[in-house]
Amino acid sequence: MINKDKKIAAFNPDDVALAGSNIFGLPFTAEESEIILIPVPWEVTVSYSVGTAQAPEAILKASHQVDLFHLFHESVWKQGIYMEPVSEELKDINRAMRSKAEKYLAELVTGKLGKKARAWLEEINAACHYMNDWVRQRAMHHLNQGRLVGVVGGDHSTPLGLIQALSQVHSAFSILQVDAHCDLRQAYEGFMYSHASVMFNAVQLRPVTNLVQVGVRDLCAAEYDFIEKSGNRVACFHNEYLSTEKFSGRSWKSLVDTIVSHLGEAVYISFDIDGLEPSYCPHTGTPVPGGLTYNEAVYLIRRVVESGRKIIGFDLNEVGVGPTEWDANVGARVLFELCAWTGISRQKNPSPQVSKRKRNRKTSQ
Ligand SMILES: [Mn+2]
Repeated sequence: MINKDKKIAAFNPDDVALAGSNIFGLPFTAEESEIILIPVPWEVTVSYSVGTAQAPEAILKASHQVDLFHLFHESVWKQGIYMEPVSEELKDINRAMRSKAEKYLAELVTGKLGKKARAWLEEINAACHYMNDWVRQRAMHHLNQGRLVGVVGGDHSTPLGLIQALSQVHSAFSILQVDAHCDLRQAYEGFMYSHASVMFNAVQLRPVTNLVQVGVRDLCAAEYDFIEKSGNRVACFHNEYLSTEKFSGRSWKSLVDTIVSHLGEAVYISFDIDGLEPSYCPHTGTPVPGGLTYNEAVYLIRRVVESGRKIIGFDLNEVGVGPTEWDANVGARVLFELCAWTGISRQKNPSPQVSKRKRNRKTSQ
């Protein structure tokens, strides 16, 4: 890794990011990076607004505005973060299947499904299966080389392949899901791999010991029953519960520590941007009022790591693309925190401290 050391020496993290550079303006190749991001430009099964298939490119662009200095680990960028090029093949399949899904959904709401529509559904399910397997294989390739992998969606169906790959290399892990929705529907609208079914599909995997959901505020009766009957396998911290506790004077720290206590030693984070308040993600596919603030969400990720748990992988999904870059800006910052805390959790000392330099600066003010 002589080349990497040279790049680190030559790279000034305070400089402006060069046009055409990789995620966060970093100069590293995949081989020089500990964290690999797999972009998945996919929104075949979205139910409301489209746009999230363009999120990986929008986030990449917005990521160049993110300062690389991290208060808790100032040189976290040195671990190397690399985002793979967006697959043109997946983009093409997404486009073709999305138009079929729209025609299929238009028929579905009439209550009568013709033969043609049923054939479209079969084709869409096969394409979604292909996408999952594509992601699983890309993820396995990097996991086999000891790298950490994150998925950048696309809709929430995109990370299933990564979760499947992690199930092949880890014997047990928990999933922490930040989301306005449970995503526990079985084959929503006929789609086997719907964004609304991703956690239903994930909890079928044996190494997934349990699922902890935070910020949920839009669910159906079947999902509620699924959680009730799951025993301890699914713990849902509803938005309603979290806000009631806060209104009663309970601190977010206390709530977060309760949430984190449900997680095992190895944690996968699935971050649906619509778990945040819609003001942070106005163009997400299925926005719902309420939700976490940005600070609350980042603090949740931080406490996972400060508790000594390891982040083994993550995804960021459902970031919308609107007339301004705001959605992508927030997405890029959430992505940076996910990469940073994943890197920090990998270090030997699991309790990060505010960097000394920053601490001194603080006390001198
Ligand atoms: Mn979701």
